[in-house]
Amino acid sequence: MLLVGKTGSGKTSLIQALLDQELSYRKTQAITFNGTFIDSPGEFLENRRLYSALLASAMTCDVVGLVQDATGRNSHYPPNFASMFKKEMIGIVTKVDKESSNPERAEKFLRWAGVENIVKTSSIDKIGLEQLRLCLI
Ligand SMILES: Nc1nc2c(ncn2[C@@H]2O[C@H](COP(=O)(O)OP(=O)(O)OP(=O)(O)O)[C@@H](O)[C@H]2O)c(=O)[nH]1
Ligand SMILES: [Mg+2]
Repeated sequence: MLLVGKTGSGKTSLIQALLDQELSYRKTQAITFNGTFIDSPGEFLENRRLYSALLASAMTCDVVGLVQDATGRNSHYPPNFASMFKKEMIGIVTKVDKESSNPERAEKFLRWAGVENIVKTSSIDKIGLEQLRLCLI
């Protein structure tokens, strides 16, 4: 699965949680392959000129996860962004453990981006990880 999402949205933490690793923060500086997951730096979504790199990375994967931070008040996804990929898409809401989170708003952003299958997660409280793993089988 390739993970796409804005800087700090929780992509790397989610991969660590799915792999049962301890969460340790480190800014992702480049597209990173680790066997099951392809992690991307948030800048690749935030800078439209870098979309082509996301599309190239998606070629080698089965599923693309669009990550939306549940505390985010806005979306970086243009309408129907998901249709660019021609892949199975999963919308992943992150940080639902946070008091300031609004998972319904995040879900709406992901639907505008063109994703139908949406999973709500917390890498800290280990919410939604099993559901996400099932989507990857
Ligand atoms: N409360 C809470 N914080 C989280 C969660 N997931 C990630 N964070 C925090 O959010 C911050 C950014 O997380 P990362 O996983 O590095 O975000 P990223 O999407 O990989 O960011 P880039 O590599 O910059 O694109 C870190 O301080 C994490 O601890 C979560 O589920 N709940
Ligand atoms: Mg990262």
